[in-house]
Amino acid sequence: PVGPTVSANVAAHLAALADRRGWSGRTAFLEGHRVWTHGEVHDRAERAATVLAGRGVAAGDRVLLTLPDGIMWVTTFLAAARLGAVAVLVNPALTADDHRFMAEDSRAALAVSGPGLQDHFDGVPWLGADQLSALTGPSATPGSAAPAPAAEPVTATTPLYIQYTSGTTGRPKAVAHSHGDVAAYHDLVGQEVLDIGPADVSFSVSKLFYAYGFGNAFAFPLFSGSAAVLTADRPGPALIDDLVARHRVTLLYSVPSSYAALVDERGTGHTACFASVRAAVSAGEGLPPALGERVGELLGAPVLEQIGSTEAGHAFCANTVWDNTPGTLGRPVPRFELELRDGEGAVVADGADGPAEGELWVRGPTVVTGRPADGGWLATRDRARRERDGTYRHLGRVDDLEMVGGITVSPLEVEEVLRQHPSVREVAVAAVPDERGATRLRAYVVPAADGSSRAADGSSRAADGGDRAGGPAVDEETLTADLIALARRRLAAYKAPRTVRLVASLPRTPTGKLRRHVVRTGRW
Ligand code: 3SK
Repeated sequence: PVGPTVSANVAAHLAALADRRGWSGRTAFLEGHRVWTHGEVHDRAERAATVLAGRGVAAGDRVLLTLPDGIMWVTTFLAAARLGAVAVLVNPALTADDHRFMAEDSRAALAVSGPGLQDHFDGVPWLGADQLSALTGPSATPGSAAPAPAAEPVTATTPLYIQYTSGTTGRPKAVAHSHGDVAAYHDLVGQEVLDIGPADVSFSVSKLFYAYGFGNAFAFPLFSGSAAVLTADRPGPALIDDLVARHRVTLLYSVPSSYAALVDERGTGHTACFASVRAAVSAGEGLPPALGERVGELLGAPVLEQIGSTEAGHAFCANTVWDNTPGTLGRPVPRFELELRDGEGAVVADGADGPAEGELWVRGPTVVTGRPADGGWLATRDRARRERDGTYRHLGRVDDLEMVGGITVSPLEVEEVLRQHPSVREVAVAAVPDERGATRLRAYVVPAADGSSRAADGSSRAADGGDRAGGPAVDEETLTADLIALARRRLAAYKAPRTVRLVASLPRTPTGKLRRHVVRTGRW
């Protein structure tokens, strides 16, 4: 076994790599009108390390980082890494209560945030983003112009950062990844899936504090000498096509609900904005095949669906730029193994009656299980089918199934049919009790921009399921009748929804995953 070395420290490694490969003058990040080169990023990260060390941060300490996407995020992360500290990556939009929980749970030695969040971290040493920025800018001479602290020797398995995953109940759970994992995201996904190289410009709708965004917009550009666009804003369709066109983005990473809004609002009239895109990646939840097709047409590029998780660090099953089977999750990412298991944890094999289906379990170099007894295998809570050609098809989450009249129904199957109606932008189906207490399927529908709907009485009142969407084109009664008829034509009668509600939005996690347990309550 190799002992700790400076070169295993990801911050030191990336600075040396940029130097060795001659990337110092190349663009690393595009933020508003500011361009940051790889050289500037690593210089600024060294100055930030001096500031953090001056605040007493040392190897093994937890530094809670809750900043918007931008150069400060990247350089503060690298600074903590250089010192051997562990960055705790936290969504700035969370509540004070969530922030306090994460600071306490992670035993944060320092919290770094914008000024508006200072009171979320009472009792925790705090450093404001403005102050850190002033101390790390190019003309700053922190303290007595102290030399940058030497990078801490680490091993590939030394903890580097923590992210929190939230289940449907209980408090979020901390997942720690190590210095060696970040290179693996680049080597196994950036390279093997996307063939990323110095000429690429990435733009990730998913933010840096999420697993998906961290790989896309931090690991990939810094390890490949390429660039990434960073924005503190939440990118809606107009911002996405502006940033893609302005920075000539080549790799776009997003989630199905964001792609649905993009094709709905930006239609084919905006195809020219996307001329630079060579591939679009979709993750976060299943991409309906019809939506994938429309996205591909709008972008004029392949849409590569993949699946990953916070515990896996990044994607573990993916379509690649060389091998894309739309409608599937592709094949296991190199060095990851997948198994399909039944409810008792037994491996399901292909049968004479069809390919194997079951819960997806994953094992691989960056997978964190927290349960040594599982031998490195992680239960993903996703259901999948392994097709005869070795690709995997997503069948929804393990907890997605609904019971209607004692029969199990996959809401995904019903949603896929309803989504084919031109007035439907997004749809979620859940079983709700009717007036007699029997469970019936209800479809919650976000109407499409050009087919937007109005409640049957013409109002736009709030109702269960959130605010109603307004708009003149289709009324709720007509759309309800249409959707029920469509479902009856395409599905067994018991799978057709009994009721339809129009809503302005569906309840989603910030990464775009549908919160089915909230849909079931009918209130958001
Ligand atoms: O949510 C996902 O499916 C995902 C995909 C790639 C990387 C990370 C994540 C969480």
